Amino acid sequence: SNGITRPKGHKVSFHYNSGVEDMHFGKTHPMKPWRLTLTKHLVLGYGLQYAMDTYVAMPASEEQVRAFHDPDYVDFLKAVSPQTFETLCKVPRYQRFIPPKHEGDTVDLGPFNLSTSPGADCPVFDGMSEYLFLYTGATLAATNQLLTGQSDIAINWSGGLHHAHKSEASGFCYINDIVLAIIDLLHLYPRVLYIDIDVHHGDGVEEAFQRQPRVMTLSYHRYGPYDETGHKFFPGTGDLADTGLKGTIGEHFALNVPIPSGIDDRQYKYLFESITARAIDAYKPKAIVLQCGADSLGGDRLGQFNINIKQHGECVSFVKKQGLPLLILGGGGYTARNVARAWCHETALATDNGSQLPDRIPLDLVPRPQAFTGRAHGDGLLFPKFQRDHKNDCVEAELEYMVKRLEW
Ligand code: ZLS
Ligand code: CA
Ligand code: ZN
Repeated sequence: SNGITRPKGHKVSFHYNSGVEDMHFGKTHPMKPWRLTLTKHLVLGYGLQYAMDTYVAMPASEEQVRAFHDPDYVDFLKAVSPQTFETLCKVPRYQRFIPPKHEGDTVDLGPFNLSTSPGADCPVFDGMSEYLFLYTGATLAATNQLLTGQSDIAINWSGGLHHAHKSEASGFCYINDIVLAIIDLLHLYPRVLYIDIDVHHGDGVEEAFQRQPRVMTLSYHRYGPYDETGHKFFPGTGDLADTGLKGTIGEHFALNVPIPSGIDDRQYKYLFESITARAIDAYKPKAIVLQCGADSLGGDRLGQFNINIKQHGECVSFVKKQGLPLLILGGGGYTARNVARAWCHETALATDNGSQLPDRIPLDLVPRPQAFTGRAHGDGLLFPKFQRDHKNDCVEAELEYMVKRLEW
C-alpha cells in the first residue's frame, strides 16, 4: 500500500461533483474550473480517498440559495445562459438590478453585474447555471455532514466563492456558498468563526454578517494601491480599521489583516498564527469555516504574495488543531498546477497524512501531465519553491503593529 491511512480520532468527508470541471468562463478568463480536475486526480493519485468518506454532491435547490440571495437573483441564475441572457435582461422585474455605468467601464453590464462579454469578471457562459448550483450543493452537503455529526472536517474544493452579494455577482463569484453554509451552521452553533486566506478580501461574507455578532469574519488579504495609476487591489475593501458595521451589535466582529505585496512564509506565519489564535481565544467559536483560496501562493497569476505550499498548509493545520467542527473550502487560485498541489497537500493534512506524500507527483496518475512538467517553478514536485516572485513590501514594524492593533 502507499501508506495512506484513515485519521484516528476524527472523520473527514470530501464533497464534490465532477460536473463543475467542464465549465469554461472564457478563453482569457483567469478562473479555470479544470484546476479542480487536477486537484481531484492528485487526491486520487495519492490514494487520499481511502482516508476519508467521499460523496458526490447534488445541486443546491433554489430554496436553499434563497436563504441568503434575493429571490429575483436566484430566478435569474436558474434561468440564465448565453442563449437566454438577452431576453431575460428585458424582463421588467430585473431592470432595477442593472448597475449604473461607471466611467471607464469597458463592458456593458446587465442585471446583477452579469454580462455575456468575454471582458467581464462575471461572464454568462454555457452551463453556468448548473455549475453554480453544483458548487453550492457540495458546500451545503459538507455543512450538513458537520451538523449531523457525521464528519469533524468536511471539504469542498469547488466552493469558497466569497465575493458574491445578496443580489449581485462579483469577482468570479455568483452564489455565496460560504454565507449559505454559515447560515446553516448558525442553526446549531451559537458562534461561527470564518477565516479567509485567499489573497483577496472576503468582502461578501463580511458584508452579510456585518450587523451581527454570531459570526466573526477574519480575512487576510493583499490591500493597497498596486500600480502607478493608483488602482486598488480587488475588491479594494478590508482596511485594518474596518471591524464590522458601526452602531450595530456586529461592530468588532469583523477583523481584517491588510497585507502589502511579497509577504513571505515567516511573516505570514507570524501574522496568521498570532492573530488567529487571539481571535479564537477571545471569541471561542463553536465551529470554523476556512476559505483556502490558493491565489495567496507565490507564482499565482493574480496574487502578489510569496507564500509557499508548506506555509499555506500550515494555516490549515493550525486551524485543524483547534479541534472544532471545520468546513474547508477552496476559492481563488489561478496557477492551476499550484492550486492542485496545495489543495491535495491540504487534503492530506486534514486526514493526518501530511507526511505520507512524497514530493514527486505520481505523474502517471494525473491527467494533463504537461501542466506539471514545465520548467517554471521546479515543476514535477509537490512542493516547488516560489519565494522570489514578488517584491516584498512588508515592513516588519507594520506587521507587528497590526498584531498589536487587532488585540482587544
Ligand atoms: O477572490 O480587478 C477587478 C475589476 C476590474 C478589472 C477587470 N475587469 C474585467 C473588470 C473591472 C476592476 N476584478 C478582479 C476580480 C478578482 C476576483 C478574485 C476572486 C477570488 O479569488 C475568489 C474566487 C480581477 N483581477 C483580474 C481580473 N479581474 C481579470 C483578469 C483577466 C481577465 C480576462 C477575462 C476578464 C476580462 C479579460 C478578466 C479579469
Ligand atoms: Ca482573504
Ligand atoms: Zn482570490
